[in-house]
Amino acid sequence: MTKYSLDACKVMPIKRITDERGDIGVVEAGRDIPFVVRRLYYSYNTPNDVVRGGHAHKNLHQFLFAIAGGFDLTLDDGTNRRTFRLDRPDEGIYICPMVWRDLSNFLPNTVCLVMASEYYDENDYIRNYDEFLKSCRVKDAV
Ligand code: T46
Repeated sequence: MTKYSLDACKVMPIKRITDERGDIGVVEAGRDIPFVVRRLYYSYNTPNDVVRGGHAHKNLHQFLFAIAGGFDLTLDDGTNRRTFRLDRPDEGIYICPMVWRDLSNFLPNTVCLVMASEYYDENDYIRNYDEFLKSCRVKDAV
């Protein structure tokens, strides 16, 4: 079983092409991020006092960034926890499988864009934190 940890989750710059008309941000799957993209989704109209996420994924790889606005992203691999502020369209974060995530403190008009390695599959979610911790211990024991 692959051991995933917070160390694998990296903040990465997004390529930025600038001229007098403004900026273009470019993310190329398999080149700039370490997986093929099968799905793209985004959250918006998120109230400031809401926490999204509250789960981990068994197999899903994701690259996530604030295309507008900003929010806090807390990642937890069952041993370590770290909070990142994502508030610029030229910087994203790669999240590997088996990492719990919470998204909070959304600025007004935030759009959180996510590039995902798989189609939507509810069976890939671990939505219970105790169950997540148990899965981490099994992973560590292998
Ligand atoms: C993640 C964070 C960052 C779908 O039907 N298809 C989809 O592709 C997605 C993403 C969601 N849904 C349904 C499932 C739920 O009934 O939309 C509803 C809301 O999803 P969820 O509560 O999982 O939303 P978030 O914002 O808590 O989590 C989402 C992603 O699900 C998750 O993979 O890492 O954004």
